[in-house]
Amino acid sequence: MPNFEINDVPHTRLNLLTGERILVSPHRSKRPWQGQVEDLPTEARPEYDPACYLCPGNKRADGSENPDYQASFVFVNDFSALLEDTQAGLINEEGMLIAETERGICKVIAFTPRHELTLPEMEVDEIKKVVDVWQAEFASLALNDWIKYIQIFENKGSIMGCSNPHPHGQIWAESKLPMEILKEEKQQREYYLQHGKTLLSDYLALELKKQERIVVDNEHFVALVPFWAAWPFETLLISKRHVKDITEFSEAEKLDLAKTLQELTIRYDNIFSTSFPYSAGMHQAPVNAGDQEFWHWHMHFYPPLLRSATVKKFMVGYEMLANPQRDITAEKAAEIIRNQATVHYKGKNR
Ligand code: H2U
Ligand code: ZN
Repeated sequence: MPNFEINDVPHTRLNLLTGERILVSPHRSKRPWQGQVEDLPTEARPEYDPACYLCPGNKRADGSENPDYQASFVFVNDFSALLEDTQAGLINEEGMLIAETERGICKVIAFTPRHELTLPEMEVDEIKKVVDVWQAEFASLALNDWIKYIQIFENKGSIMGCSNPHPHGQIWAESKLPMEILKEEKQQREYYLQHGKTLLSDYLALELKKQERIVVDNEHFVALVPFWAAWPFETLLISKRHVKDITEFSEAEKLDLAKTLQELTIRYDNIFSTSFPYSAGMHQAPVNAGDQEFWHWHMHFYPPLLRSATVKKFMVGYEMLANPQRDITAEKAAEIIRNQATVHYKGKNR
């Protein structure tokens, strides 16, 4: 039984996936929701931009020419942060200056030839083709036994440092497990050992019972604002079936994932009538790394906006030095996202 009023009292919440805590200050957001909708001039983008390095037929920085692709297009990043031919190497000076080489492959994926679109403006069957490509890329990268982890992600909007509005994402595959994955691996492994079920299966069952933070719920997927969300409109997408990675998804699941992505991103865009920026990515089991039965596929959306299309939440001050903190509760944020229409605010203008 709760022994404090969660909607009134400052409190911390535990992030089950990382083992970290966030601070919630609900008393500061007692004022009514002031979702300012500022009508920003929507920059009309052309269907094809001769200056864009992702549009079909255009030249990229390395001089190569993009094919006249019809759906999506994948290539190795011309400025890859990780390189495939990096040799193993280690530095350890007196146990204090420690460095290790990291080997990897970085790819860019253009979601569509259409320069002016974004994921929420694409049709479900077009998004499904992107899901197919993610699945195929994951499977083929995992064939390299030195690759241990594959990160599929999208950085959307200039506010997130995205360099080009042409809809695209990235895939980084590497020889070690990154920090966020190490945290989630530990939490999920421990839970599975104790309960014999995945952490996210049980968490999802609880959320479906409570119905307080659910945003999208269809046959195969749920999108919800996690109890421990740090970003104002953060969401977590969980597969109802326990799968470790995207290669296990059936055709029906991939179609549902495309529908979920479309619905969630349309709702996001509708909150402030703007193309909603975010960093989003899947967390999946490490590959070529032994038994990962405890790992449950999921996807995080971290959008930076707070009160309007232009008011960004900054993770600074206390948040940099202590814990992430939020005012608007996860429950309120879920209600706001749930109350949005599932038709894009720009209308069906394609
Ligand atoms: P963003 O998703 O952060 O916008 O990054 C796009 C990537 O595209 C970026 O990592 C790469 C950049 O290195 N890129 C190319 O591979 N070729 C180019 O011609 C320009 C940009
Ligand atoms: Zn995760």
